[in-house]
Amino acid sequence: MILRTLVALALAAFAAGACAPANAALPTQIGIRIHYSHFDATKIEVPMGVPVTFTLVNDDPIDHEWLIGDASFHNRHRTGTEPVHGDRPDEVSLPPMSIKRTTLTFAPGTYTYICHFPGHEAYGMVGVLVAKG
Ligand SMILES: [Cu+2]
Repeated sequence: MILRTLVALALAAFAAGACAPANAALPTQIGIRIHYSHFDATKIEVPMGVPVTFTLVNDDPIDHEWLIGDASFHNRHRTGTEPVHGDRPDEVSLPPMSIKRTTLTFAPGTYTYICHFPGHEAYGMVGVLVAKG
């Protein structure tokens, strides 16, 4: 009886695997380290439609932020006046020497993540994320 249950479970697992989406190989845990005002990962591919958790590590002795979105999102933040973010998963403030985690689920497309502190984007605090199906 136990053996039969195990066989049934194994078959069910096999069937689930066979139906796995094509993007299953892409990571859902991403680490990004900030050092000397640069992101150590500037090109990331993640699966669309599933939660992706980012661990953001600010190794610098100054504040940074990690804001991810499309062009209009960034245009808004470039001219924005919000000094601190924190209650939205796509807007993360990173005090000096801090670690924060955030989880987002993406529609297919290309997004950029940028630190919008004055001068930081121009200095190179920009990365690109592609969510693929
Ligand atoms: Cu910055």
